[in-house]
Amino acid sequence: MKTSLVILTLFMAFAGPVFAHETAVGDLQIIHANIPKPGATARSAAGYMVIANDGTEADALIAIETPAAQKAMLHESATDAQGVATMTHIDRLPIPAGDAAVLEPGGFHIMLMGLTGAFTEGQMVPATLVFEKAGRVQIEFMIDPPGGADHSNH
Ligand SMILES: [Cu+2]
Repeated sequence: MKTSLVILTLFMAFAGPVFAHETAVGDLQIIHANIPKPGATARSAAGYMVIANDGTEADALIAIETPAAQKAMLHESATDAQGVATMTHIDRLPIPAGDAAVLEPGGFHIMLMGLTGAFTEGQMVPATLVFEKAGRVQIEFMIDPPGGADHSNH
């Protein structure tokens, strides 16, 4: 067996969607940033992650940049008393000291609008998170299997 094939096989073994990944910077840990694979014709997608803050000072996520979309913004999903789901744009996501901000379906998420290409499961998509204190942090979103909130038509 050629060496390149062995390396490729090892890479495939670790690149599966169940493999969680994380990025640490200072007191912040960004855990398993992921985008559930959107439908083939979707123009937008949602990104999720957990941002843990082990420090004694609060921080906040204020912007996201990625070449995978024309625009990336912070959204908060909510369901009102009538059961109507809404999505609100927020400017700033607080990351409390000694706590974590959770971005998950039905709650906070990163909205990628105007996708610049198709995603494949297991693919890693580069992005930059901008924090008030920690500054710019490079991360990668993993493209997970389809699921979670349906964002295909907004
Ligand atoms: Cu959204």
